[in-house]
Amino acid sequence: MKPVTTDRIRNVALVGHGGAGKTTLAEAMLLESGTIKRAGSVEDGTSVCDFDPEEQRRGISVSLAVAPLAFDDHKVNLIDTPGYADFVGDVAAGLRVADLAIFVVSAVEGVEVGTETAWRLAEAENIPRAVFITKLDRERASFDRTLAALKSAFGNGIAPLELPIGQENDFRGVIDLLEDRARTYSDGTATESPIPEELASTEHEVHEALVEGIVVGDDALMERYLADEEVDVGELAHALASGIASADVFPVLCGSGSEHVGIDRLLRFIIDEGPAPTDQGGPPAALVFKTVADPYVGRVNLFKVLAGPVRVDDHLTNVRTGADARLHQITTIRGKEQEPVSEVPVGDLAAVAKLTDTTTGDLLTAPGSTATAEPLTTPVPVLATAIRATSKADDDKLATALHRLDDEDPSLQVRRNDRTHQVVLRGMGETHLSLAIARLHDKFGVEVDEEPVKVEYRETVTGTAEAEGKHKKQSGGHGQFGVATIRLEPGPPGTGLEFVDAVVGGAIPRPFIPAVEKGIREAMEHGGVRGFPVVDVKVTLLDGKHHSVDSNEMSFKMAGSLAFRSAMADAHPVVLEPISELVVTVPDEFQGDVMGDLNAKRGRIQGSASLGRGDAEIVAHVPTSELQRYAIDLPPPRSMTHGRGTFTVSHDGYEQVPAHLVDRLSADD
Ligand SMILES: Nc1nc2c(ncn2[C@@H]2O[C@H](COP(=O)(O)OP(=O)(O)OP(=O)(O)O)[C@@H](O)[C@H]2O)c(=O)[nH]1
Ligand SMILES: [Mg+2]
Repeated sequence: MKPVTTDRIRNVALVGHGGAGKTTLAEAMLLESGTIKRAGSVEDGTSVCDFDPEEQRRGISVSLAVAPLAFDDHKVNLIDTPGYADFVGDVAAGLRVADLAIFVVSAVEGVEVGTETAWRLAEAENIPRAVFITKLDRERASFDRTLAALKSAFGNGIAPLELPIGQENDFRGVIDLLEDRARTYSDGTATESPIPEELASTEHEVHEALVEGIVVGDDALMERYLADEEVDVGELAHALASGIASADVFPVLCGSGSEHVGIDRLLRFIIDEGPAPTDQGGPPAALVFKTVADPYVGRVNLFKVLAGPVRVDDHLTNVRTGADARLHQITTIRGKEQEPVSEVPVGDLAAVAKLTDTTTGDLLTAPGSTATAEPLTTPVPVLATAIRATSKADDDKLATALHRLDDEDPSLQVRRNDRTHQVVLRGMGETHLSLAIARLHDKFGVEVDEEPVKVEYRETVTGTAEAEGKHKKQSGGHGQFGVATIRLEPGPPGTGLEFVDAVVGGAIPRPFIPAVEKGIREAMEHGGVRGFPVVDVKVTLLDGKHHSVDSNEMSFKMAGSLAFRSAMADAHPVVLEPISELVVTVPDEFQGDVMGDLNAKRGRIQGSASLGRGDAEIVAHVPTSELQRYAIDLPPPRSMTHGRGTFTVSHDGYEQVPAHLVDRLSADD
């Protein structure tokens, strides 16, 4: 592809609900620009952007893909993002480097949860936005219904720039409201045609509304418009472009990705009205927005040039690690294809391989650079699962594979819990976690089994008990002997062990007292009557016995541990469970269901408040064990809130497990 200047680059993220038609639209634009000769399809796994075997198997995009095309001496970098809620991390990353977000909305389903989620992300970063209503060829498609839904969801900035000609299987073209011209398509080929009679008055009406919407943002134009002076299309297009760039006007275009209608107009719009990237100026700088663990070349970082250009063999510095990042090999990426390039202009997207410790969100700069970049927003994981390697061979490979998996997916958290001896994966949902496990197998050759994440119960006591621990081994030769008498009682919440030495008269020689404490601590870690670690207790070492020859540290460690175990059994032991503070955000109409469900989960509602925009926030304290599947119960489309609920969870201390629930608990489970 011919190198272009920054003003001729367009970085366009395709965002929207799962299945709306983003990947198909990308394919249609690649075909329209002549970048590909034949359109592939999502169904048979031949699309450019859904190249990952998991995407082809599931028929959905699971990570962002970049696909550049050339059109009218411009370079358009399409960033096809996944619509499925679990992969929102890649939507945020795609939006971070886009200069324009195109919301792909199905004319059948209209505005959906994924559309709203992506809109909130783009709004938070004030990214210029436009909408493409697709699938107008489908049965039950409706442009008017979808447009109304867009206006009610996203406000008056929504401005139709086109109208469809025909609908459902009669859908055959679009009317350009700015130029007052119509185009009809057959087999993807466009023909200029007069505006159909039956649409002329609507067209005129909507054209007027569009012009008004545009001139409102430009005082000089407004004055002339009110004075009935002629405002030509070029001036309107210019004012429109600045309304888009300032994220005040959100034009709506329409068509069909699979029927290839309106695609040429969409590309024209991106070139003529879409904003170009900005140049931060100064020495070379680049932001990494995606990392891929490529089976052949290893780690590949996708980056956007913020200042530059950047060239092969440039020595940049990773601002996070301070490490040298020499750009050995730079490539442009289209789907899974890579093509080496020697230079990347400012604003463009490219990839670099083999940078040792560079990952998503890292900024790479040349000495003296003042370039800055906000950290990428990574969504907080909401669902966890534990994995165990199925064999020793798999276990040997697991750590490296997890490291590579973690590297390419910032919204996946991998943790080894040394207390429960589990490797825990935390992600955005069931699909996200099952994909991670599939990748461990398919991409990194590691087989694992899944198991429930163990809840970290604790034990403590509610009563006081005294007990003696006697460790005696005297069968000839150097024996072992130690006796410790302790009092065990409850300690303040949130503490571990308060150990009090009340031994008098040298009943236990000074040097051996720490050994008693050590034995008690180990017994606490090892677990109480139900095998869970013991916390919040006070132990007073009251008395003991020793033997001048046979007593040693080991003897008194054992004596401490024995005394603790027998006192624990008599001190009314109870099990403590972790409690989470849950903050749920839901549309008002779901409040009742959510609160009812939380009550059934032994939750205590702390409060609820309206957030405005029809949303409410509910705060509750809920046993963590009851929330293991909350990411499945609350947000997904089929759940209580039909995909519109979000939540955050944080640890909020421990509470006693109700007696009727204790019997089913055991650390061995
Ligand atoms: N009739 C019709 N079907 C379409 C059109 N665009 C996409 N589809 C179909 O809609 C389904 C989803 O299309 P995709 O392009 O995968 O949608 P997506 O938005 O990329 O979905 P995710 O990657 O899961 O977010 C596929 O079966 C497409 O063939 C269209 O314009 N008309
Ligand atoms: Mg897709």
